[in-house]
Amino acid sequence: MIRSLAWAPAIAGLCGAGAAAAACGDALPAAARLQAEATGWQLAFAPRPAPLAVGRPFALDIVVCPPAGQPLPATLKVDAEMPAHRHGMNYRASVKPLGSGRWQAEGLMFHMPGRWRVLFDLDRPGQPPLRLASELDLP
Ligand SMILES: [Cu+2]
Repeated sequence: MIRSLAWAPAIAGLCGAGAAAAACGDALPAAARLQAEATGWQLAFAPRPAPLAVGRPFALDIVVCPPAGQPLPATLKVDAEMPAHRHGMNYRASVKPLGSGRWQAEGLMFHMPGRWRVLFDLDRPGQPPLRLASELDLP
């Protein structure tokens, strides 16, 4: 009885996180999927090919999930930087909308191992622009 009580909060926490992750971008491959979130906006993305490798060009499959009742962004821009080194990528990604909140970014490449921050700039009709960011470690 004591053991089941002690485990209950941890299990509840895991279930909550799992439900939130599945809500946005659950069509993307789970093993490669990453998330970004700000002020109720959620974004899921997955690199292709995965996993990422230093010096190998890649694309990102992206799903944008606005808060309830808010329209999808008019445009989405994708960039990346290494915060510790204060530099960005050597290439500019091109992004095309696929409809229904799905986007595809192509032409990305991480030229160094280390921590990269992927930046998503959402241009929203009638609202200020919104930046979502997600960091990942490239071995
Ligand atoms: Cu660097």
